[in-house]
Amino acid sequence: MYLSRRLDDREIQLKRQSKIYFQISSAGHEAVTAAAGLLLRPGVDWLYPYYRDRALCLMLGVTPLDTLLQAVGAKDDPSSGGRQMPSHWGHPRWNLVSKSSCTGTQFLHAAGAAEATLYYEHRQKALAQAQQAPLGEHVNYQPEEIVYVSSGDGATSEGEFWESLNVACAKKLPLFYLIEDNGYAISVPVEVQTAGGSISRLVKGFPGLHIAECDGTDLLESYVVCKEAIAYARERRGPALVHARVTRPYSHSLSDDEKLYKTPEERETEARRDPLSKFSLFLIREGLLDQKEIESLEAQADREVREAADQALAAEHPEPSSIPLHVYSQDIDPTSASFATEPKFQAAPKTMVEMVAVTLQDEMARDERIVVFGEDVADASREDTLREVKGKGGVFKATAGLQRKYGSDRVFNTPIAEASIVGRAIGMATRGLKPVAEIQFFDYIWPAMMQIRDELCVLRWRSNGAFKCPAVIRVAIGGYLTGGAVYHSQSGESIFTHCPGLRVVMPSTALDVAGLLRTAIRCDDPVMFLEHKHLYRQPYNRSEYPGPDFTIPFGKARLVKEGEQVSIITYGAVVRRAEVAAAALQREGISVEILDLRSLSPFDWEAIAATVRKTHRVIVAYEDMMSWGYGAEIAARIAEELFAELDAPVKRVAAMDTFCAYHPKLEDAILPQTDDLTAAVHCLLAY
Ligand SMILES: Cc1ncc(C[n+]2csc(CCOP(=O)(O)OP(=O)(O)O)c2C)c(N)n1
Ligand SMILES: [Mg+2]
Repeated sequence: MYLSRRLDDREIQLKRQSKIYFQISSAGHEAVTAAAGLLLRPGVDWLYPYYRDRALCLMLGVTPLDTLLQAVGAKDDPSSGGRQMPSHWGHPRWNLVSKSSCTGTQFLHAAGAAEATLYYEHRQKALAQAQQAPLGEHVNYQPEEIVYVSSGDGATSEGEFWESLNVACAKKLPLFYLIEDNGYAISVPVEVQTAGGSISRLVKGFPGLHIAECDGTDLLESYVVCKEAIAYARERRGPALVHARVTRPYSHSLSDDEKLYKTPEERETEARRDPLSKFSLFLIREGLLDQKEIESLEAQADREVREAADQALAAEHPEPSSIPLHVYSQDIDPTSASFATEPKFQAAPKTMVEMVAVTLQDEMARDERIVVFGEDVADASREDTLREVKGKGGVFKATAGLQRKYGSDRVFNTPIAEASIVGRAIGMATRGLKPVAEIQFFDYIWPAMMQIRDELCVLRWRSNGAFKCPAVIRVAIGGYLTGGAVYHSQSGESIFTHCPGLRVVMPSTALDVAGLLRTAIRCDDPVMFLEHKHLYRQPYNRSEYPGPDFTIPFGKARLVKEGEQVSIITYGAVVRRAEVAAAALQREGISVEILDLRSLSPFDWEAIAATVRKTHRVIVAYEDMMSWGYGAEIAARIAEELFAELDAPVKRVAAMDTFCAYHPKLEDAILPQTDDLTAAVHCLLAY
């Protein structure tokens, strides 16, 4: 406790001297986090601690030097190598999973990690496969392990807290929540965050949740209360939540001054509850230590802090040349030639959606790490009914039969909570599983946006390669549905290609579904796999099954049709429209080349450059809205690097900058059509 406080004090001093760049303290939170640290098992339990858990981390094995290396942003900072702010804990040796700055996202990762605990309990093969995969040395499982997650009072207002409690109670997860309530979220008092002012009171209706309160500034009381809660989770009786009331004497962070919103009386009352002075008094009162002995212990800690600070200040800085490292996996390159395989066709032609199911079926047989979940993806959650009914298997049937074949622990329905689907996938993938989660409609992906943009694609980079979460997120996307309207027709892929660390692919044929989905599963990066709903059951893009080992590398376009005069660079449902346009233009004697990118990030620049050099006239066509869309990047890059090759400006064909309407006449006008492509070709040729 004392060491933790002194490290905060030293950091504050260093910040004032501009030797570090940020500080956030654990002051006031030391007693309950130290108690939790005494009870949790280093290297056995899995931890998702938040920024005020310095004492806990020190108890578990993080050293004062480790924490100060974070503060100075050193190359050898074990949490992030100088990429994250201090007190954003992470250390693979202690199963301390790298934490972002987002309040609340960790609850869902912890839930996913606890689901992995239950999965590994009876899936030894999955564990062995996870240990053989890249970073497998950090995959571990112990029968008695639990998962710890903490946050402040304010972060419990995030939906992710409630979503995680819902799943933790429904699945009786071995999850220990520690809510460190210091009465404020920056300047906002707890009664504004939490109806009634008490989170432990508010969660009382959750079935099977062990709930306890304690004075988190009292080490002994905290120890007793946390011990019981941790035992409850360890004995697999379900999740447990401890609501600890603590103090926050050093304001929110060094950028905040609590005198602006707390009265002097309030601060005085808080000061009297300081865990450090309370514990010293207790030790003396009980005759366990005298003043001298305490001072000697403190001097020892002071020395440790001094030495660690000297070492940290002399530590090597990270090199700018290291910046691109760990955006993506260095172990598996999904663009490499090893993913270029020949199909071994078998059986009758399949539609795109049938191909999703059969590919998943084969991959699941090969790899027990794969779990499939989402809204309606199971055949039937109530297993008994499966004797009498056929089963659902997805609103589009993309996962039909998988639960029946592989069991309800591998294929299951989730609550309608998209952040939860992605957040849980992140937690599972961090622990070595291979989640293939489904977002039912792209239009409803937005609750998961923070999980995708701030967590899924960032974990590997922010932890400097120590952690990863290579989940596959399958998403049904797109319009041309005749009646899909505003909320079942959206595109928006460029929002996700704008996320470093995430691979984005969008096949337009059944064969490409088989090859690219398998690559998505076998690669080591998170992948957003976009399945166009309009293409799911078309006769024109069907294919025979190309065999259980057929893969297609990411970043390789498909040359759909060779041509001489104009190039159409496209993907998704527009590919077919381009083909129809090209056939009509052929009858006029105009020769069009078509490139289906199929992999949007990374994309095949070589193929684009080749077609531009060949025809010198180019259209980038995409279903999404014209402005700020995917084509903007392609057009800009062509203009920048191939300007001299162009005989006409780069043209975009895309949707109107509106929403997609219900009436077919409106939908037709809004989305790009064959005629729009034909007109654009004429326009370029007339330039
Ligand atoms: C999603 C998100 N929203 C807002 C913030 C800015 N922010 C950082 S900490 C914080 C307050 C958190 O309060 P609480 O959970 O009570 O934790 P405490 O700092 O009091 O320990 C806020 C609003 C953030 N980091 N993440
Ligand atoms: Mg708080």
